Amino acid sequence: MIKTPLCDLLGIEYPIFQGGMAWIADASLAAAVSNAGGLGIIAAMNANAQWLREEIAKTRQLTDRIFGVNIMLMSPFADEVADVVIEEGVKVVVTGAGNPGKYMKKWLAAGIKVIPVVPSVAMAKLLARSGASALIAEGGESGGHVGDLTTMALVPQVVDAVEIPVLAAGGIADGRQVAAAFMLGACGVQVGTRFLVAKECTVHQNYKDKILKAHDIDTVVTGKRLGHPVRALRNNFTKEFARLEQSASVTDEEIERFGAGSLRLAAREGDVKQGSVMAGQVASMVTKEQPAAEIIQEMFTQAEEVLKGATKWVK
Ligand code: TUI
Repeated sequence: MIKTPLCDLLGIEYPIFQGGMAWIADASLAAAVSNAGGLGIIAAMNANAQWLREEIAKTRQLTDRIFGVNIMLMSPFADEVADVVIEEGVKVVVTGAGNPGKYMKKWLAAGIKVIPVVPSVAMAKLLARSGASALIAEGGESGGHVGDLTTMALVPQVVDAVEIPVLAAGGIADGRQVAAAFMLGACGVQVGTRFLVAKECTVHQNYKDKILKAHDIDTVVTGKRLGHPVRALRNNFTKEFARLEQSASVTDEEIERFGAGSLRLAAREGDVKQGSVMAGQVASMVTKEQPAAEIIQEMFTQAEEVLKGATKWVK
């Protein structure tokens, strides 16, 4: 059994969070992960207060266990969903794609455990001082909106900079990578890409099939010019996006317009050619659809074996 301070902090069995994947992480996936002993997370993404309230209610029908809500800070609805989590008595909030500073006071006053994603040591120190319960150090191997540093470089630097628990994210799909995260000083992991193909994940089947067929070098990062780089599987959409980005005669507004709605198009409509199929660099390691519980058990059984054998080169 692997038990870390993160398990005690949240009352969970396995120190694993399911990534709050926009347009994908709904009540079905979050409840399955929580029921399996991890922390399931609903993605508030670009949805409004009404959608989030309904999803929280559905999750509560499917599980009695603790779950979280991911608030994507670039969302136009961030202010309203920041209040919904308080009104609905959500216990854990994970934030992404920005600095949650302006909401910290009211979330802490409501007894919410705030666990921000950080891409740098500076942001880690700032948010630890502001009262975060733990941090997620996310490397650029991950899918979606990415920072510059890799997981291998970022996690130990964040661990050294703060006194609160640190989870590793980005590039984690099997037990070897979970074990490696612990070696870097993390006491938990956040996993997105592998949960895309969970049986309980409601993302379009075309999206799942594209993940299952991916190779190691199939992801690309676009969007650097706009200041929000995004990792996704290479397709017509990323090729056209890259072409627009490189063209001096195309304005930033035109590129933003081209990208708008692209994740929804792939995740909900199943258009994996013209839509954005966000995925991490571990996509090629994801080879079969499985129940979320099986994914978690497989990862932690393997991590335990790897950690038990970790001294094999020590003479
Ligand atoms: O947020 C994510 N991943 C995401 S959000 C998303 S939705 C989206 N769609 C289109 C364009 C952009 C986003 C898809 N994937 N991961 C967490 C994460 N947060 N990664 C990096 C960061 C981050 C970056 C900067 C956190 C804080 C930060 O602070 C900068 C500042 O100074 O405010």
